[in-house]
Amino acid sequence: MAKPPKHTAGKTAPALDHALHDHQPGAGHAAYATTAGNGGETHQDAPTGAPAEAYLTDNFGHRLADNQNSLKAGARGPALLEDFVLREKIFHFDHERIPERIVHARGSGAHGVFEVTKAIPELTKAGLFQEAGKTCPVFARFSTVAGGAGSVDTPRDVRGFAVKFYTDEGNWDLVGNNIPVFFIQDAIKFPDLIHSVKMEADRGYPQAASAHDTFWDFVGLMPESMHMIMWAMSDRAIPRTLRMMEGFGVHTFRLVNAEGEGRFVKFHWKPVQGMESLIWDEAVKIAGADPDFHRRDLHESIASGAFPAWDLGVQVFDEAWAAKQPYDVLDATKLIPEEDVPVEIVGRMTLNRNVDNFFAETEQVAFLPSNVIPGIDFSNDPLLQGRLFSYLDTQKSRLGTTNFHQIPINAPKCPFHNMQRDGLMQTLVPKGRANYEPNSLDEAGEDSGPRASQDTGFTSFRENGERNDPTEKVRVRADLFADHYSQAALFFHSQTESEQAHMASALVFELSKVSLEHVRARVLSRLRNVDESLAARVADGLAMDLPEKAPAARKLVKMKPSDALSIQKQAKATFAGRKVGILFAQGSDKATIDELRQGIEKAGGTAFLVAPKVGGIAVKGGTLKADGQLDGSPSVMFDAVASVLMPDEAAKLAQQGAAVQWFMDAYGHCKTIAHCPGTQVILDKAGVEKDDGVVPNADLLKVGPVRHFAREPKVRALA
Ligand code: HDE
Repeated sequence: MAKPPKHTAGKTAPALDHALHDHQPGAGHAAYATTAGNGGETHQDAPTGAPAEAYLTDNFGHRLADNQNSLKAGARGPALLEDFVLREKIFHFDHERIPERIVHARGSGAHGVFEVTKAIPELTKAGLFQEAGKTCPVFARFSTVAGGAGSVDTPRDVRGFAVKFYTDEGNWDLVGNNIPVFFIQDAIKFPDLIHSVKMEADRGYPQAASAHDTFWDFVGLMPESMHMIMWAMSDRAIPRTLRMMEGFGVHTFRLVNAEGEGRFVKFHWKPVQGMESLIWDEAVKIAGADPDFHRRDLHESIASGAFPAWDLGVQVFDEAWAAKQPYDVLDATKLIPEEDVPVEIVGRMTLNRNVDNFFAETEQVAFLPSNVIPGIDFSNDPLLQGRLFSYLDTQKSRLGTTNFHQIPINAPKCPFHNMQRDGLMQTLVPKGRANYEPNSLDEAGEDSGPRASQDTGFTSFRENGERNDPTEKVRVRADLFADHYSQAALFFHSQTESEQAHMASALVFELSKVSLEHVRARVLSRLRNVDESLAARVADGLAMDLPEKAPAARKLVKMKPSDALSIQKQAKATFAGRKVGILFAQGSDKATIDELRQGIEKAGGTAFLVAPKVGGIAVKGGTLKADGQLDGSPSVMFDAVASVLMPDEAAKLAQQGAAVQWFMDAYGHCKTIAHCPGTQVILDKAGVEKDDGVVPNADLLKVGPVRHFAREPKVRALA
């Protein structure tokens, strides 16, 4: 037997080096007591009375007594399935990895602050830029593009330069690179570009390198990449440190001011540290000497208080200026020379805090170019437009859930409320039932949830006049869409009388289940636009007064009723695909049953024999087995019914609820009932009256398995 662990009673609690700093309100506090074990011989225990976080627990809060040994059947026996401690630990470990980013997998991040140094309210209504001195927290991640998460820091490659601004108006993600242009002009080429530069598909190398066949093959065939190639072959692609490189938003974006005026903008990050690059030979040697050279440098600079900083600059220009240039400002393979449009510095980002946990923050951070705030908008750059879709999409496969926005590093620091609900890994617990909009739950004193605001909400810049794009981006519906009633009326008026009665009754039933009276009244007020008589019938069925008619947004158009819209008018008297239940019992006439069955089958239908007992029953002319027992084969299962019974058996069945119900339901459901004279005793008991659908067995084929709705008023009160 292994010795029990030594207790170090009286010792202070183990150092909590790894205790997570809890930045998440309400998050579980995971703390790890340090242990030094050697096969269970010696290790530190949390002493009784130590603070709660000194105790090692499993994920459900159970304190653990031993973190060195699994539970075994004897010291030399096999591990036991019962060992939840072992199972949880290994299970969690097995699932620790998530898919790495398809591009920019290798990255390093840090927290910081952005401070506006020059207010630009004339350019943008973004709250952030209204006042010099305004600050907001940021998270920046720098990355290489081609290599995997564990690749080296200094290959020749573009560097990602992504910044998440946690503003009062929501997150703004400026997801750029350290090079102001890009390889391709249209997002549709991105998968090809990336396939070509990543390790070659058949051999799995080279890793984190563009010096290979497929990349240069693609480049040679894509002349639009030539500008970017100049940059990629320059010293820009081997920065000395992440702190010493510029950043660019690359695309042309748009700034929109409070007056609704839009101007184009290019974003620039200028390193306060200045720019510096490696010599290629250095880059190669560093890759061997310290593969983490850039990550280490960033971490150590911040840890030592030498906080790296970048100035944010904007190049602002308008449509008229853009139209005069010999290049298209929507083309991401083009830059705008600073000599033509100077870069105006508007703020400074300082990175001043290393991450507490690489995975939780740097790995899980999800940048979305679609994250913009009022006052900052997109342009029609076809590369940007593709990115607006791609990033949201990729986070789902990378982080596994549409709720990735709830991960602390991704959550906005301003409140967010909407009616998105549920999904994998939901951690919010919304209250109430207002998970849809519009709703009028507030009229009943309930919380009705948040609402859109035309004044303060994000509105897309209306692009009228933008070059090559005469259409406007609008969130409106065309005028004719505003007629909501003409076709509702068409449908109602196309129905038969009984179908209309069904609709009125259905509305009464549904609305009788509605406990909110104002909701019932509102629906009635709308029904008046469809048909006054319908509204009146429903109101009567609910014992309610007819409310005022709801105003219609457009005048109704009278449309000619259409028979194609009515089921009853289209009904076919066919046996094809229909099932007829034939009830029989002891002594029934087999020849009649066979005749019925053959007739039904010949007409394409199915005959289903029902009897009080399923085993062989002695009938006139032999023995018959039923397909189903009476109690388990109610007439609702059939499209029509027939019965072949001797009077004495029928008299017995008339005493049985199931038999009486069989006919009562068939009658109530307006089905054809074919029967022999002997059955009459049950029909009488079931209240079945003679009509076009209650016929002798011989007429079954003639009448067919249709519904006899003329009967309906006799069997139920409809609205
Ligand atoms: Fe990205 N890019 N990209 N990209 N990109 C991703 O998103 C994509 C492009 C950039 O540190 C992915 O979250 C498409 C240009 C950075 O987490 C993915 C296109 C620029 C980062 C994606 C581009 C970038 C990414 C992979 C062509 C500079 C790392 C993981 C239209 C302006 C962000 C992820 C971080 C990451 C798609 C082109 C910058 C797959 C489709 C141009 C800095 O969504």
